[in-house]
Amino acid sequence: MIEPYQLSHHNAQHEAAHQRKFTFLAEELGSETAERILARLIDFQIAIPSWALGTGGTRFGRFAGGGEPRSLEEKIADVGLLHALNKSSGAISLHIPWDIPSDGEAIKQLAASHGLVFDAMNSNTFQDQAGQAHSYKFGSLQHTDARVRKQAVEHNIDVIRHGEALGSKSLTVWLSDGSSFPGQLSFRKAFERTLDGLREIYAALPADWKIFVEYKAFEPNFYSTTVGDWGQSYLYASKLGPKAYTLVDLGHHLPNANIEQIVSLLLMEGKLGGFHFNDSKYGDDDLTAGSIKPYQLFLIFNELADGMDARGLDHATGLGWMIDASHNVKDPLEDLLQSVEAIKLAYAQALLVDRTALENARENNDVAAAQEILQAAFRTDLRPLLAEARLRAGAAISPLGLFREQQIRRKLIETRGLKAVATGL
Ligand code: LRH
Ligand code: MN
Ligand code: MN
Repeated sequence: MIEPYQLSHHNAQHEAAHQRKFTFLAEELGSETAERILARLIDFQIAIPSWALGTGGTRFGRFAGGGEPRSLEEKIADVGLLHALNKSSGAISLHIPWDIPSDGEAIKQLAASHGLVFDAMNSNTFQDQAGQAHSYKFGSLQHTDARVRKQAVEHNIDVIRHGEALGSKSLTVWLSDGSSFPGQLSFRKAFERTLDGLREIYAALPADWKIFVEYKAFEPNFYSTTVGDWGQSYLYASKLGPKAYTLVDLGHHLPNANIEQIVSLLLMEGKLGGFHFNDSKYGDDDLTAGSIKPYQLFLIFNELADGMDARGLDHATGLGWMIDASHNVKDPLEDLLQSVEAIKLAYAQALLVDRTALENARENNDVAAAQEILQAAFRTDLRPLLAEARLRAGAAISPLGLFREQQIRRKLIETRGLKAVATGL
């Protein structure tokens, strides 16, 4: 989709303006700081969710934009395109059964030809599939009927097997289990049954795999959720063992939750596994990362940069960095480019925080100074640094600009059709 000459033409056109801004910024920051952040930005990859490559829609309607990927191969091609544009999307996260690979080895090779690897595999026991023996209407791992629980466990093990063939190293389990009305279930029994099921799944994990337990406070159940918050997820992860971690999806909290504090404590306890990045105003809105609360995203990365260093974790590989988004009004590919940019910007700003000065301010209870230090980093425009990292990595100075210049969506519609609809939510 993107030819090397188109990329170099684009970069040549933007190079002079970029150099002007970058030189100014590098001088302001000092070249040591600029280079330190640049090296980390080049390494930092964010996995794209296979289910976010098409238009999501809401329960009220779906307005497809056309040219959506019709198969797993086309989804990989789309992520390959994003990666060619920004060199920061070198991984894809699959959802089974939406993305069952017919030939794991061939799919792995196809992904590798785009420079992609497979991030966490996601199981699905929140929908009934055609031909399925038992329904998940009243939950999966928490279900009162042992046959339903067994079916859910077997599905998760099946997802692990698919992931092994692709070279994935983790399984994300998100359960919609819970209740919609008081009295509907026993919290204790639901928890214990779920734990039993997770234990069976855990036992099937290959030695070098991790399991991520994703929590969510509400929806589709609206009274209780069996993995409802980080405390419950942490409880499951602790009881399961060292390969189990908590996954934080930014949209899964009750309003105004202090997510950065949650992140800090999970990291401190060695139980933070990874993220589903998105943004929200009201619920699990699955909006573009950083589009509503960019300061929150920065504060989360501020805890991450600090906490990962404290634990000696490699920033690029220490945690699972994934997006989980849904697009109703924007082109999914444009939206994903914007999310990756916002995540990297928040990360870069966090790397800019003067940690020694912040620690001093904290120890001296100098509240105003502490705020100044954080906000000085947040308010520094580091976009030229991101562009420079892309340039050095062989990506486009402006990924979104090149996507539009090359009229990629029009070309996708031409080859795939206006009515092509991706599998997913
Ligand atoms: C649930 C969720 C979970 C699913 C995805 C499609 O709201 O965040 O991660 O796998 O959406
Ligand atoms: Mn999620
Ligand atoms: Mn969600």
